[in-house]
Amino acid sequence: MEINNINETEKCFDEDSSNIQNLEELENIRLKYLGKKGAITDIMAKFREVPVELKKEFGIKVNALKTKIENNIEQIKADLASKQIEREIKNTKMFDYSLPVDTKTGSLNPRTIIQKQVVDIFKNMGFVVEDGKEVETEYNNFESVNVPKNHPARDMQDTFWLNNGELLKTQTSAAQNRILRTYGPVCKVIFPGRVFRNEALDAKHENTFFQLEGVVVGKNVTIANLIYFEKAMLKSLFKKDIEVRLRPGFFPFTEPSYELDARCPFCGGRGCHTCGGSGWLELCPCGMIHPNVLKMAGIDPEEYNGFAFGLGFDRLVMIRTNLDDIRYLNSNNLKVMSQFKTKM
Ligand code: FA5
Repeated sequence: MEINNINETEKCFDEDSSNIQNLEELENIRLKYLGKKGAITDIMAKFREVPVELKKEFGIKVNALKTKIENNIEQIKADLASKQIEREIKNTKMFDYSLPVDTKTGSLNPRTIIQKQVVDIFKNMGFVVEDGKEVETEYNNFESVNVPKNHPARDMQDTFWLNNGELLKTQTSAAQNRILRTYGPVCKVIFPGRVFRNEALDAKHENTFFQLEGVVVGKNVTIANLIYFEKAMLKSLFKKDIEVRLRPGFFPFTEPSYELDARCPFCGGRGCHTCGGSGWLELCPCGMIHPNVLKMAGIDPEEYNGFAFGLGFDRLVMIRTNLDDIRYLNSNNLKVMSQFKTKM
């Protein structure tokens, strides 16, 4: 009698589960058979009343039915999910690859635009433009610019090291040695490039940013020459005369070292949002090339000298475009990028 009950329940389940349309219906069926008050629970409760000689057969049959119901419910759930996906795909308006490109959105990254402007300005002042590598040796990035192993100045630039002992260059200065060796003791070279530092990000700090390095080497070069070139670059970029000032700085590869600040071009020095009220913008660390750096590049520091500077390019772009967060520059966010076509 109880065995018949199991067969009956199976038939009912087969019928109930034959045309389920959605997850809600499926859940009702699951509760009807597997729930606390469901058919399988009911049958199991009657196990005590089953005669001893039928208990084994009863047990096997009820467990088999329970497993079948569980499996079928899982299968129906999967089928409903894939039907749902098919429906969504059908209803989705697919991208039409044959449409013409909407050239009105976006623009060149402002960094690219200003880099070209600044590079052209230096080119017009007789500078040669060079390139640097992104993966560098420890020697080029540090030792060749007078930062020996274990020197505390290495902590100024958190470094991404590669497994082979090389690194992602932390500064464009990494190309100084190669460039000085290539061009010799009388040269005027700039070398823009992407640099990498393992830094915590904020509105003014990126881990991937751009610098523009410049070196001038010759006889009797002075820091006044550097000030001349920087002022000429700023005048050309901002279309007006911009006052600059030097503050003492420290870099192992320059002696003496300076920080060059520019009078805020937006408020003329009165103090504004861009300059944080100080009237000055930190623009460019620089200094006279350390004799050790010249020596390591095969140049006699008794005969020749020179200056070097390392413009933080992203910060210059922020100043020039009034951008308040450096992270936009790497975001390629079209909403931001498209605004620069008219701004520059
Ligand atoms: C240097 O990297 C030196 N190599 C520059 C130099 C060259 C000095 C030649 C003297 C002679 P510093 O770590 O200060 O210095 O970085 C130079 C500029 O890069 C900074 O003034 C700043 O504008 C920019 N910079 C530094 N760290 C970041 C950062 N995390 N995100 C964005 N810009 C940065």
